[in-house]
Amino acid sequence: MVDYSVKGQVALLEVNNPPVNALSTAVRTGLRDGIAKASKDPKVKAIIICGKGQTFPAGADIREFGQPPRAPWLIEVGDSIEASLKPVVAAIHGTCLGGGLEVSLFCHYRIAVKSARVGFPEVNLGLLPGAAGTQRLPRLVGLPVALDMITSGRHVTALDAKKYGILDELVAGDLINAAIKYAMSVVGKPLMERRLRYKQVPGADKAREVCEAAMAQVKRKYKGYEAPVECVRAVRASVDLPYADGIRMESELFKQLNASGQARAQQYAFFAERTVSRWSMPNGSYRTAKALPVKTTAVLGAGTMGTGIAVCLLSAGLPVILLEQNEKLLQNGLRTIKALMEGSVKLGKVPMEVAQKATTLLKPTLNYEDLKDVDLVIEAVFENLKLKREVFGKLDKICKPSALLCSNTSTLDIDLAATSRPDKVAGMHFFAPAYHMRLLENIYGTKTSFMVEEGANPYEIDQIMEDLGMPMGPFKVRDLSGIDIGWRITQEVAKSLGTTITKETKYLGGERYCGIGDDLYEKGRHGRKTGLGFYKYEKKGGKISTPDPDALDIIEAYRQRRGIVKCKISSQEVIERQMYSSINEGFKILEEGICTRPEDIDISWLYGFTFPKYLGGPMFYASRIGLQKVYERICYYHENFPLKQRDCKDLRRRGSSTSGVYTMYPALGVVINSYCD
Ligand code: 3H9
Repeated sequence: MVDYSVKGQVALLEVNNPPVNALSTAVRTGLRDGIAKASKDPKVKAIIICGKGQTFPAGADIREFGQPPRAPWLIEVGDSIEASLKPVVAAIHGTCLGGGLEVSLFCHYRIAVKSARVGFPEVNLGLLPGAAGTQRLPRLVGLPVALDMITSGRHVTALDAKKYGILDELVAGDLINAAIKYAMSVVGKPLMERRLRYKQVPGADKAREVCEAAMAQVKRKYKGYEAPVECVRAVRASVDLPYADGIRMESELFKQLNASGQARAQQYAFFAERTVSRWSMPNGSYRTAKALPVKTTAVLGAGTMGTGIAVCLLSAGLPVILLEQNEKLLQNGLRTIKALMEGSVKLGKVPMEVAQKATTLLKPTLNYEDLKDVDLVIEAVFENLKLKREVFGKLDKICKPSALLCSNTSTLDIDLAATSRPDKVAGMHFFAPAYHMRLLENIYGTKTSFMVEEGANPYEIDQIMEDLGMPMGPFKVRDLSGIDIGWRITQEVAKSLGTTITKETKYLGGERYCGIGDDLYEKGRHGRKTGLGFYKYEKKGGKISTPDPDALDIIEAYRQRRGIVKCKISSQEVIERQMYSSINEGFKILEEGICTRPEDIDISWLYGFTFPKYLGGPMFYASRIGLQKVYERICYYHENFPLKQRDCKDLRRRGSSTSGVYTMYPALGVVINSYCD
């Protein structure tokens, strides 16, 4: 796991644990033994630590976190590196992350190739750097940079790392040759001043203000997450406590976080993200599928979704032809795209050069003929089957035969888009805002407004779900995506069922129908875009939502018309009815074979609905609560309220079985239903 060799007067310790050279027990042992061996060898004057293959160690081995800890601890290995009487140089390439960066901070010198990146991503796993990183990085670079890196988990380029003082030198050409030369150049120089434990944190006199500001920021920015808060506390200890006490505090906080449900969920999400990339379907898999080349694209419709999709494509550097039906709508769309691009640059999500290039990549048009050479068309016109069919008919005639014709529909049956190339027609459902959400898929939503019909207040429901960790409650989301969109969808669904929706409609397709959205729609309350929806906004298209008594009056009038007696719904019930119906849907999706693994569903929620990573996803959440309990509550709601959800056989089987309900998630050893008996 650590290859030892001597080149001239330099001992080379090459970590060899593909794919990312994670610091497993064997690697830690190899490093400790290698340092001891090199220290004893009189021929050796200096030592280099580096990674074989694609990277310097990218961190501790996450798979070991769920297992009983095994010596040697990374921090002991680090202590032996720092105590070495021969200079130790970290020679960095690839990604030097987490425990890998900590190892390098124990080394006396750090050099890297320009393409390398360094960082402390532990916070994304619900942790903090636990091998002295929170105590040593501030001593090297000061509090502001250390706090930023440790609480954000961001990767820093080698160039910036050199600027901050993390790296001593950037090298070109062969890294090992450069490292040997560098190591020999520092032989004989005093090592004491290179040992970070003896350094004072620069700017310690401002520690209180800096740390308090950082704490306020992480509480606001990462609301509900425990790790960023503890990261700030640990970093603060680098100023408040002597080194050894700071290390003890870091270790305590690390252990507490690692034992928490949040860390389990975030580590589960890390592996789930990688699992879902290995997809397979009856007609192929990630191994066999070949991506079609897409060099030019077109978006139809410059409304909320169309402009968002265009920004998404432009940010990826793809040329976009934007088509609308008249000049006014087209110009509105162009203005929106410009504003969204500028906003993305301001937030640091899109580099300035990409935004500037986007202006040359975007071509507005009113003419379908301009789409004849594009490789990919995404239509985002109104959710109206007749209109969509017309659009697909035109596209089919005009676009080249190899062009992919996609619909951003969330509900309409894609098979109804009659074309001569059904194999090139697909649903491509973006989640709003399309330029921000990472999920591109068709998935079912939930209908939480049922609860409002019975008496709950939409603002309370949003608050309860936001307190649980959702960045936006379901009614804010409905305002964002447009109440008119929901209205159009249900009109189309009704049409496809051969019926129409009236004020009296209580059931649609055998499921309970709630008409509150229709009443809001009729009053012109279409959500953010009109400045009024479930909430009131500061302006049309505004983002600042305030509860609106007029919306509550509309809801109350609806209840009275329907003869519904308002009842009180507890916070627990709100959470259960929202979450458990999603869990039930999740099991139905597995049962129907739409997804094959619970990870697919959880990642859809993490990417599509910004479900908090610290809860892992609805399926992981269910496994933590216990499927039996979830099942019992679903049965209760099913019997007591005519809810939309059908019973799911698989959940029933698992929920009512006393054994074999849970299996151990193989990667982590955490309790998660792995959906394989
Ligand atoms: C830490 O260091 C704590 C310390 O402070 C203190 C300890 C006391 N362990 O992402 P990829 C696997 S916490 C185990 O597809 P890429 C990954 O599952 C750690 N396995 O490649 C996948 O396996 P598979 C702090 C790991 O090139 C394969 O490697 N470090 C680890 O797109 C390839 O991964 C981090 O959080 C690991 N640490 O991206 C870094 N890392 O093929 C986490 C990866 O079976 N890692 N694997 O699915 C990453 O961010 C990315 O993997 C990296 C490479 C950027 C390195």
